Formats: sequence, structure tokens, C-alpha cells
Amino acid sequence: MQSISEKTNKITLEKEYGSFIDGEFVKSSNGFIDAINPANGELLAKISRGNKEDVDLAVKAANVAFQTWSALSIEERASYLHKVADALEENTDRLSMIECLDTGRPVYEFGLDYDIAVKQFRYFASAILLDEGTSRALPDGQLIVQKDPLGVCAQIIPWNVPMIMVSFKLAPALAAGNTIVMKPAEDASLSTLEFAKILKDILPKGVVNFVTGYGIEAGDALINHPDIHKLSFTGSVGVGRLVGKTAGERLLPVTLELGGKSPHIVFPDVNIDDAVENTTLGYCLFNGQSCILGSRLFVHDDIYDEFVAKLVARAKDVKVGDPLDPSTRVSALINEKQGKRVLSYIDIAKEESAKLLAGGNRVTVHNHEYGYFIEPTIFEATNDMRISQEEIFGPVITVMRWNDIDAVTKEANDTEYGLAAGIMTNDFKAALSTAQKLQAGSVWINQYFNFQTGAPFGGYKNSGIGREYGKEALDEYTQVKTIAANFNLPPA
Ligand code: TXE
Repeated sequence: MQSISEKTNKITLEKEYGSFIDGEFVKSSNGFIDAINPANGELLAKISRGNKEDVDLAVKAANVAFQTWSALSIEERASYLHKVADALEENTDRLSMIECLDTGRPVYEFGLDYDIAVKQFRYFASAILLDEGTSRALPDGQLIVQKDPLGVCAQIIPWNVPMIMVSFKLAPALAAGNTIVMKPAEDASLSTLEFAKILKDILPKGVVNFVTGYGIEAGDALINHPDIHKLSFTGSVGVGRLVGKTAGERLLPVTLELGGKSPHIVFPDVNIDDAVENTTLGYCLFNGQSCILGSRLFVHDDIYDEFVAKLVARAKDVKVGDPLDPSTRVSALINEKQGKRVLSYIDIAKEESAKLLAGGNRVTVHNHEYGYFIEPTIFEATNDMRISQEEIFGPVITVMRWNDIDAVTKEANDTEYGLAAGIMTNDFKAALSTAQKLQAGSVWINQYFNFQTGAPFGGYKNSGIGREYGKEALDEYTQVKTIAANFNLPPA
């Protein structure tokens, strides 16, 4: 065990983590990957660079565990999920701090992440009790419609919000009676591995397995393993297509949660100060590294000049700094690749003649050359520019004017994505009629990121297939069996 940096001397981490397979931490024969703090380059730990061999062991363990886990009563599984929720809640401070170090995201955000994660386990512990199936009497028999688990679920998650992702995927799958092999992202596996230590004391061995490693090694081996029964993936559209193709070829059920380029429409009747605050949160939270970011802002002509002036002033006021400082609102992007990607989009926007209104620079924190800290960046742009159409995954927003609701709704929908959308107005009739027309899986009125427990979450169009977070997720992890029984053989 080792203590991590001065400010976090209460946090101890293993020097080396194995994958969590069949209730044990197993080091891979394939070596390790460095887990680096994106804010300062510090080596936090080493995680196993899992390969086919590790995936094989995990899938075997999960298949064995499925026999007993799927045979438990729903009350028993619900009780396990409540224990997981309680333990996660008790360990929130420690796991949040580890996740902050591992992802570089501002420490103040993790209260939200862990609240969502804990509630997911509690929600599905309850939801499964109400997912009873149906039965009806026939004149001389009985019709039964029941939901059966699928088997071993292969789940692949990204690095931006690790524990939210873990909970979104584990909770419904476990509640429905499946067992799991999950591959966390190579850039942010530490909180998941520390969570595994907690699960080790709660769940029967083999029910949940985490194989760490690269996508093209552990991830590829997992989605192509012959003994898995379901694929679930959150990440980029490119890899999502690959996972979808693999599922198609193998006829496996699949859930995909992919990118977004969400519109946020501001009506002229809003309180401008409040709306600016909400919009700023909408593009800066998670350092802008979120598929649900409100990254295309449409502001009504009548308030445009005042609104944008205030938005720009607010952007300059957002504290960019050390993730461990509770007043920091934007900190280090996950890695160099992501940092360069965001900076390259800022260059593309300038080449496309988008007007830079705020930010646009990488800044140095604590005179430290390491880390991609990018200022909140605002461009005045048009919806057809690449900066308005492609997912950037950084604290960057484009603003556009509107004065005709039909035209702006059309523009808002003019994107390959459809994950989320925001509307700000006190006119609820207008808000609801606009919400009906927006092609998005979630529409938030007057509060961006309004995540309510049990509200289904997922995408229209290229943002994905299937739903998580709400009880619809149970359908993603079950198959329906109809049993039609006659009590007697029909007469000849
Ligand atoms: O994602 P990848 P990256 C978007 C965002 C970001 C871009 C790239 O725009 O800038 O994607 O991020 C695993 N077989 N999102 O490169 O590659 C990988 O190991 C199996 C949106 O990090 O999609 C990781 O665990 N698995 C997003 C996971 O897939 C593979 C969140 C995601 O990695 C694999 C993150 C393969 N061939 C990025 N290749 C969202 N929707 O929230 C990679 N992986």
C-alpha cells in the first residue's frame, strides 16, 4: 500500500492492482498499465493490462456464478443490492477522492456522482420486486409471461464518470439475475477496483468481475468471447458501431450509450442571471467531458446581446485549477490525447471563422507544465460548423441566435446525435410543445442535468440503443418467456 501526495495523505492505494476475477485480484501475465493523475502526472498505481486469458477466467467464473445467482429469489438479490448501496454510501468520501485523483475532475462534483450511483443500487433493489411478470387464467389452464435473465453480461465503460457508469450497468443487470464481466476504461479504473474490494465482502464470488486493460486487448477479447450473452457499451460512436456490429454478427442483445451534441434553447422570458448560471454548468460540469453536455446554445434574439455578454463574463469567472481545491470548477482533462483533441477543435473553429468570445487557451496550474487545463471556451458559430456538429468533450460551447421557434427546433435537431436537450423558459406551454418536437432521449426544462432516479436515460439517433437508469433497463437485461399451459390434453 502507498500513501498518495500530501493533500490526500489519508488515501492509500495498492502499488499494483490485479483484475477482480472470481472474488480475487488476479495479476495479468500481460503486465501493467500506469494509472496517472491527469492533473500532475503523478503515478498513482499500476493496473493489470488484462488480455484474452484474463477475460477467459472472468467469463468462466461469471458463468459458474450465474447458476446460483440467477436461482436466488428476487428478495435475496434485492437484499444484496441494498448492502452494496449501503457500503458504497459509507465509502463515498474515500472513493470520490480516488476518482478525483484518477480522472482529474474537480473534487466538488463527486457528491453528485456518488449520490446517483448509490441511488441506482437502491432503485433497482426495489424495481426488481415490482417486475413480476404476468399470469392469467385460461378456460382450462394458465398463461404465464415471465422475465428470465440473459446470463453473463459483458459491459464496457468509459473514463469520464466511472462510478456512475459502474452503477448504471451493474445495478439493473444484477437485479435481473445476470452475472457480469466489466471492463473499466484504462484511464480511470482505480475507484472501480477499490469498489471491487467492497464487493468482495458482499457478493458471492464470480457474480461481478472487473478485467482492466486496453480496449483493443481486454475489450476486444470480451466482446468476442463465445460464452457471453449480452453486450453493453458506453463510449465513442466509433467503438459503439464495432460493438453493435459484433452483437449483430453473434445475435447478442446490445445496449449502446454513445456521444451527444445537445442543444440548449433559451427563450426571451428567462431570468438572465439564473439562465447564464445554468448554461455555464451545462457545458463546464465534468470538465466538459460528458456525452450530455449542453454544448450548442440557442439564445433568443431579444436577449442575445445581454445574455452572451453575461455568459462571457461568467466564463472568465469560472475557476480553472487544481481538482483537489473545492472551489475549482474546471480542471485537468483526462489525458494528453483528449487535451490535444479539444485544442484541435478550438483551432478548427477559428479556421471555420467561428468568433471566439471567451477562453480558447490551455492554462498552467501551479506552474506545473503537466495536464490539459482548458479555459471555458465560447464561440459564436453557426450550426453547420464542425464545432457545432462534432463531439468535442471539453468545456467548449457554441452560441447561436434564434427568433423563430420552428426554425430553432429544426436546427436543434440538425445533428447526428439525440441524447439530451435543454429548454429554459417560464412559458410551460411553449416548453412542452418544443420538448415534444426535440429528437432527444432526455429533455430538461429549466435545469440542465436534471437526473431523477428512475428516469430512463438513453439516446435517439446515433446516441445509442436502449435505455439505462430507469426501470426500462431491466428489459435490457432480461428475455421474456411465455408459458401457455392446458391442464388437460385437448380431446382428440
Ligand atoms: O473512447 P472509447 P475514448 C467520446 C468522446 C471522446 C471520444 C474518445 O467524444 O472524446 O469518445 O474517447 C473501450 N473493443 N466518448 O477514446 O475508445 C475502452 O477501453 C472493445 C463518449 O476514451 O470509445 C474504454 O473502456 N472495447 C463517451 C471504452 O471502450 C474498446 C464517453 C470507451 O473508449 C475498444 C467516453 C474495442 N476495440 C468517450 N476500443 C460517452 N458516450 O459518454 C476501446 N474500447
